[in-house]
Amino acid sequence: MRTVILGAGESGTGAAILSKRTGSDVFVSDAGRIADRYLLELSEHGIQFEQGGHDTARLLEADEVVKSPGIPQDHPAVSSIRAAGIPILSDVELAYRHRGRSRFIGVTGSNGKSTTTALIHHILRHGGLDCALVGNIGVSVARQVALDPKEVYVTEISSFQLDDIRTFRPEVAVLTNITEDHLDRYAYELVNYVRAKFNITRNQTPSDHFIYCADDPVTMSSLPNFHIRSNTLPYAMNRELPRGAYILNDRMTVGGQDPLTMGVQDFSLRGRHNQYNTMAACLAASVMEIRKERIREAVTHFESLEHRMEKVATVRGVEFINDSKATNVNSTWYALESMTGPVVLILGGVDKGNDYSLILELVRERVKAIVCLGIDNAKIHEAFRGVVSHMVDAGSAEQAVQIAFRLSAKGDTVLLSPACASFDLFRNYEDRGRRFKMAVRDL
Ligand code: UMA
Ligand code: ADP
Repeated sequence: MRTVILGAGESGTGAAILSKRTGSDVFVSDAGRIADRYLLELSEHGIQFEQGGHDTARLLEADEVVKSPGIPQDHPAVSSIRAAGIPILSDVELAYRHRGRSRFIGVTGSNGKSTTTALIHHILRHGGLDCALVGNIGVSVARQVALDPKEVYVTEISSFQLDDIRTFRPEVAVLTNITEDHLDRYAYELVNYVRAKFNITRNQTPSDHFIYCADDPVTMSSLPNFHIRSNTLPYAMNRELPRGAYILNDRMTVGGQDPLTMGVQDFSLRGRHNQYNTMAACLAASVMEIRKERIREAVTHFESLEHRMEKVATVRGVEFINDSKATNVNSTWYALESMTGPVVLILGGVDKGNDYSLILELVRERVKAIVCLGIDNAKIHEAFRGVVSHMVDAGSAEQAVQIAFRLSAKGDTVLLSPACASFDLFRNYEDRGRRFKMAVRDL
């Protein structure tokens, strides 16, 4: 089997190692410069590669191609491969194929994937299962399968990874919600993006489980369009459900007979969005037969992830929160919704087709100033002109923090929740978040 891997980042390198280990003749092709740590891994495993461009003729010698999720479907090399009839798969499909007797839990959605995935992993480990936290959260699932196999892979999966699955069938699938995101990769049609998300259920059978949010309008309106064969487990807020999970009067109930119950004040994660994530994670843990007491303990002691509503510091009465992972308008909505006092909001970056009207009301109510942190801030100025009295542009995280601090008073919160991708000024959202934190510490 000749396997070509397109892209030599985290997912491509992992896929290359797994393909090589499972007997394929592997060739890796990267259009850019391959990072040193991945070059080292490729050479350690004796894997052939090219960088600085794709040699299309060589790609077309493949029996199959594993495409990195960041490479768009309309990339010329991808189009040539498809035109030649060569199958294209994602790293998740490849990892699934070589899973042996291990089990997969797959988590997708527009927002809350990483938090929910990490919480499920935390609960399962606390419950004594041998499991790994992998996928879009930053660790290649294929590398994990190749080098350190586990009984259970708790996998965060992006729509890009779901685009190219064939047989992938998670025993437990979680869909947190669907809101507009990444539409630039889906011909600006929400329906295409929805289809990619629902791919997580495509191969499921009645012995599998599908956990979804019954309060999410797009999920609910799309559900009838898909033939779901697995056991459906909805979760919702402020109403009782006969199955699945719900929160009513600040108390969570999970499961029908002999349910797990717990007060939301005992959740370690704050905010309404995290109550949803916690319900999803508890449902997944309960179908994995983790004991109730273990689930309760784990939910109480979970620590939130870096860059997600992360408290950085309080400087002269001003609290700084790093929510750099909020790369779309919906996640910024939830961040603002959980604010109690006045907010100085740091917003901006690469706009993926944002509709700012969704946060207009919350901004009007809670935001006293906006600091725009992007190269092109015109759309933000247009959306919020007349809504907030102060709008200032910043060219770096340091400048943004200094301006925000100057505009704030004791009791205010400076919130970095940009609603945009970071690639104009930063390497990625982690880089943006870390620079923000460093700048706060330098105040
Ligand atoms: N490249 C090419 N040809 C191209 C374009 C890129 O060869 O035309 C090369 C680049 O030079 C680079 C490599 O491809 O060397 C990068 O591939 P990639 O962009 O797919 O990134 P990876 O490092 O493989 O990371 C990917 C996910 N990235 C994306 O989907 C953009 C990571 O999610 C994921 O953690 C990792 O696989 C392991 O599964 C990151 C992400 O931003 C966190 N995800 C998006 C999100 O969460 O919103 C979807
Ligand atoms: P993802 O991995 O899907 O990007 P994260 O768990 O990293 O999601 O959270 C990203 C941001 O989205 C957080 O900073 C938070 O503001 C927001 N968020 C988290 N969970 C939810 C949810 N269930 N619904 C809406 N927004 C959420």
